[in-house]
Amino acid sequence: MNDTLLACFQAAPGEYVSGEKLSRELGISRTAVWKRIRRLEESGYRFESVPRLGYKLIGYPDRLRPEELLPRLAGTRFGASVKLYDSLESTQNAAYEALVHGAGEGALIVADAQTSGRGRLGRHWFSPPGKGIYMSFLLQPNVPLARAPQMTLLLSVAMCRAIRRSIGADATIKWPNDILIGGRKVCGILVETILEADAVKAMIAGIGVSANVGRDEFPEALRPIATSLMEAAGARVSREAVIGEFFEQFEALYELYRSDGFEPVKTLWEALSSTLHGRVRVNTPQGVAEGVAEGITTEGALLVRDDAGVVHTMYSGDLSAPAVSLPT
Ligand code: BTX
Repeated sequence: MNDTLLACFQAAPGEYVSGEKLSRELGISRTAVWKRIRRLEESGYRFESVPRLGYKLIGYPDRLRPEELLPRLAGTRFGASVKLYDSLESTQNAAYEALVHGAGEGALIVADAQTSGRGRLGRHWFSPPGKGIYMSFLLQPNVPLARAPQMTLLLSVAMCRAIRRSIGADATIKWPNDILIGGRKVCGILVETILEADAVKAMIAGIGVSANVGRDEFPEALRPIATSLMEAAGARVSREAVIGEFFEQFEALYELYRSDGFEPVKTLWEALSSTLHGRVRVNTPQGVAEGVAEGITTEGALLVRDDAGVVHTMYSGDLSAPAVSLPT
């Protein structure tokens, strides 16, 4: 529907299109037209509206600029095969397609918007056009499946450091896959492991960052729990610069991981974690457990000692401070 609305404006560039005409062409009421215009504005389009003349489209959502991005990836393994899209269902799916068609480590997919961005367990990732970082890339670290959780931690350290360096915010990591600023989620990380004959063929690393999303632009349900780099920095941020900083950090850490193993990454993760030593509640397949996060194992799993003294080894699952209700 919004595509039809946009087409009306694109057919008359720089001109006002009356509410009446839009309502006729779309077959909806003028109030419904106004609501759709508002929704487009929330997605980064800008309109001028003048009584009796109607609406004029005066601005499009921000676009990632390849000329800004590509030089920042040079010198990393992620500069050689980059694909930039205006919009995708999910960059994870596109990266999987690339893998199936023979792409290997370093292949990177970036989109300006996602229509079905996803988190873990089929959750939705809010991905408005031009306002976030939505990217997936292929990794082939040649590790056994048991070590797959380490990659989420490695990616979290790289992104946490990148955010700290880019905007100076006190970003922390919440196990296993969130980066928080001021207790609110600014970035989520999703690692999907592709197996072939029981061995890890590849990992698809997906990263979503709310970069220039204004507080009011988040859906209501996310407002209490989400934030953006812009909100933390008090100014718009360059998404290209943040992506560049991330890959610089990641490249160095990934090299370290391949040469020296997980131990140095674990030390860095512990220093940035807001989870360790705090009280947490974990959702396990067996039910909810509450206790203290005591540490992480050499495989990247979290150790939680519950109030009865039993230690749980968590490979995934949700964490929350006991007083906070769990996200749905
Ligand atoms: P997760 O399951 O840990 O987190 C999902 C939860 O995060 C949602 O239920 C919601 O509470 C919250 N959330 C949703 N959208 C946002 C947002 N924009 N900012 C802050 N909080 C939000 C985390 O999963 C992993 C997300 C990975 C997203 C990337 S984007 C590129 C790639 N493609 C794709 O489809 N997914 C990944």
